[in-house]
Amino acid sequence: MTSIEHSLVEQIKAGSGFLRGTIVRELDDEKPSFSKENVVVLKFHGITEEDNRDVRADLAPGANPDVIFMVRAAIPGGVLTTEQYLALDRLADQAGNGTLRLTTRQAVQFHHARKTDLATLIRTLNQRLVTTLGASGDAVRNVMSCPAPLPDRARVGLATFAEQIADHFRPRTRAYYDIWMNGERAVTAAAADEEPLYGRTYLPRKFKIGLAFPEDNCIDVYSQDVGIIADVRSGSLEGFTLLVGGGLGRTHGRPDTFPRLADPLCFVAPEDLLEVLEGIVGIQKDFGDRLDRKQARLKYLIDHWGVDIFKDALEQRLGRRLAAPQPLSWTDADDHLGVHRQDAGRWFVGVPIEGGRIADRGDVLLRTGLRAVAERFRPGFRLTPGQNLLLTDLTDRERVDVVSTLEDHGVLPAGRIPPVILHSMACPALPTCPLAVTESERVLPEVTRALQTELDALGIGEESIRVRMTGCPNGCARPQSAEIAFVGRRKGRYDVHVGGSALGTRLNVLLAENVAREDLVHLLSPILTAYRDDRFDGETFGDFCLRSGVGDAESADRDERFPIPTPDPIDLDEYRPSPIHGATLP
Ligand code: SRM
Ligand code: SF4
Repeated sequence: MTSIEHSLVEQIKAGSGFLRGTIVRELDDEKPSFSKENVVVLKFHGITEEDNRDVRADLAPGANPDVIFMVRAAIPGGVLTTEQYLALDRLADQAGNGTLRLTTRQAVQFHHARKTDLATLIRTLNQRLVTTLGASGDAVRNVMSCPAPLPDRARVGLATFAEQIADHFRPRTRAYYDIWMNGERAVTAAAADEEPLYGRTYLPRKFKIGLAFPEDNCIDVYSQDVGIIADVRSGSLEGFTLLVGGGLGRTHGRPDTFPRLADPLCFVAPEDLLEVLEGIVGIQKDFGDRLDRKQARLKYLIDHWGVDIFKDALEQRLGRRLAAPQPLSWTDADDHLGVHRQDAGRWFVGVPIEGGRIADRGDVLLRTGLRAVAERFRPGFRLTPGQNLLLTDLTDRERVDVVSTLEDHGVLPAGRIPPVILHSMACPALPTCPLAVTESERVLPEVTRALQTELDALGIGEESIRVRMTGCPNGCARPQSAEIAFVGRRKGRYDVHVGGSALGTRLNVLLAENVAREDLVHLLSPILTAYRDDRFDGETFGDFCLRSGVGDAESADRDERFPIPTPDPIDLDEYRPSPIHGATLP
């Protein structure tokens, strides 16, 4: 196959000289943006070129867009020291928009950076041993791992495995260090002008790996390209069950794209984990689709081949048979919010960060409050898969003081936030995301508050229902596994999905298409009423939807049993929280 047949991105990667491109030259020119070739290469450096979509509509015809950059720092397992957190916090002012965005993969994003900010940002991060290399692009992305330092988990050391996997699969190119740090290396030990693992075209597409503890699916393990579940017996790690082929993105108008949950593949000993992962990544590198990027994720390869053929191919590569996966069971998918005992004498506090946005807004000084906590108590920081934050290593006294310091800054503790709001997730969407068709992070607080009001009116306000929203079907807040999902369809309108499991083990199904934002809660109202009246003891909303047939799009009488009401738009302004976090509920 010639490179002409490959997608344009493949050609750019091949010609980039291991991610060097002509970035240095363009950094020094007068333009606010980069060439399209360098935009592709910069992704691997953790940089996404965007434009401020809030001002796009006001621009005169032919005027240049207001170019801004998103910079993503990969934080394996979401683990940060106090010093690292404080450095990120300072950078939010120096080279961002005064906010930090915690991502759904336990990473951190800076938004609204300018081209002239990039070098400072990346150099300062690396000085603090935080890298942006491989945080985006066609490589192994930030490696996720359950962040909770619970007493029974510390010994297993999943976060250490996350770090080892991240080190192993981080691109080796020297270009990153030459461009941003004048050749000095910070995070990785070795840098070279070659890529022993990836080769010059890297992977066909992004590749995601996450580690989970048994029974607790807080990382959404089935949504990963490779999900890794620890097998822990009597407190010691026996090995890992590996899942392959998860991925949630879908493209409107491309029926050959779909979300898919990962399938069990094999069981490996801890010492074999890296070798087996390298085999899986290698197969995707060699056989993943490099012609059509919409078909290039591992999930499509697994879907075409089937797991058995994939396993045979992997065994051939490794030269040995692989053990069968262990049976899995899940009892929780907890984001570890609130106060928990860490080990003898120490505690951690899970702080809810609505929409993952650490900002000072109105009376809620979340960013200032967290800075005050960092400076005064010097806790460990752990970012969670639900866009929240754990403050760790606190003494008995400190855990109380941390909570009250945050409250002094207007930040409510987890226990005082209704569950629907507490567990909700939203992707950034407008104004930064180039792919957004509508709002997400900025409007979800209104929708969840309206939903909470409806649940309160029905007398089931204490129910925990997992709600997620995205500004397009790419699935960045993992809506496809939520119990209720609002997926952007076009401006102000969403497809509504229901029936995912609270444990992240089942995809939801489409309930209604193209629903106006003001109608979302009305649409759900009859189903919520039926849930109140007809659910079994302890039955979750997602499971109820499945059992009752709401989640059965094929069912002939579904619309009769759960009539979709004529829209009677509600005034969402009524539910608009003045500050984004911890607002008083109506
Ligand atoms: Fe994502 C693209 C934000 C997690 C599926 N995602 C994007 C971009 C970079 C837009 C772009 O390509 O130009 C968004 C940046 C907007 C901005 O201004 O910040 C973006 N994705 C995010 C984050 C920040 C959402 C969040 O609320 O935190 C998450 C960053 C994760 C990280 O730290 O690495 C994020 N994205 C996800 C997830 C969830 C996950 O990984 O657990 C998914 C679904 C899982 C999956 O990959 O299948 C996801 N993002 C996508 C896709 C669809 C990929 C696909 O193959 O189907 C795109 C579009 C693409 O790659 O072409 C995308
Ligand atoms: Fe952008 Fe769509 Fe991802 Fe939201 S889901 S951040 S709109 S790509």
